[in-house]
Amino acid sequence: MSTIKLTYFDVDGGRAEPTRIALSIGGIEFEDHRISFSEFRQMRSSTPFNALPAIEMNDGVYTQSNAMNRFFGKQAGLYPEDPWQAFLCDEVMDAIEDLMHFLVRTFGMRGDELKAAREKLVDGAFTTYLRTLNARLEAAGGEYFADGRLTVADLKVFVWIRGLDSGVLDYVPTDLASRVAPLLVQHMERVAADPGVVAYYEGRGK
Ligand SMILES: N[C@@H](CCC(=O)N[C@@H](CS)C(=O)NCC(=O)O)C(=O)O
Repeated sequence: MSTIKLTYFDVDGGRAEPTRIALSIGGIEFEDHRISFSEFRQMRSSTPFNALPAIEMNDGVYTQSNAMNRFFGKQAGLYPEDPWQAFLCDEVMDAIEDLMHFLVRTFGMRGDELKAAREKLVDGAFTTYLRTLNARLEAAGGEYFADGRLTVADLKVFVWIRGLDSGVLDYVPTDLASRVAPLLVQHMERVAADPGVVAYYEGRGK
């Protein structure tokens, strides 16, 4: 494979973060190209779908975070071979993708409009999705979402719950996950302690 360049915002979260961690766990060399929001505005129209993450590899530029998670997850031993377990892994990753779309609709809002939109999300979609993901994790044995081991689904949920808990989202209470989906908070701590995840953040100087 040619060299890999993953372009995304300079945040330890969001859509590219699970892929970055999977690449690191798989020992797959890549350029972690981090850009500012103003740099993105300048290069937006040159990306395939006017969005990030974008990845350069195999002589082209490609997109879609979950496609990346599956592709590198398979190479890193983080994606189930069994079709049913793969389905369970995919369902969880796509549910987080739904949540991101709901959240993004509130970006650019300010003041009372933002407050009302975020409170509606917290009481509605966020709670529904968190509860269902909590139930999925419980049904899978309580530790990992698929295959009884760490997969890219775990990385994606880990990044999302860590973001929710961090308080970075105005009007989203930091105790939301612990109130409605306590298993997901334990899960976040489990994934954070995974040696591959620890090594990734140590490599970032975190
Ligand atoms: N389905 C795409 C969604 C990509 C996407 O919406 N990315 C956001 C950032 S996380 C973006 O670039 N938004 C910029 C814009 O819409 O102008 C994926 O999963 O990669």
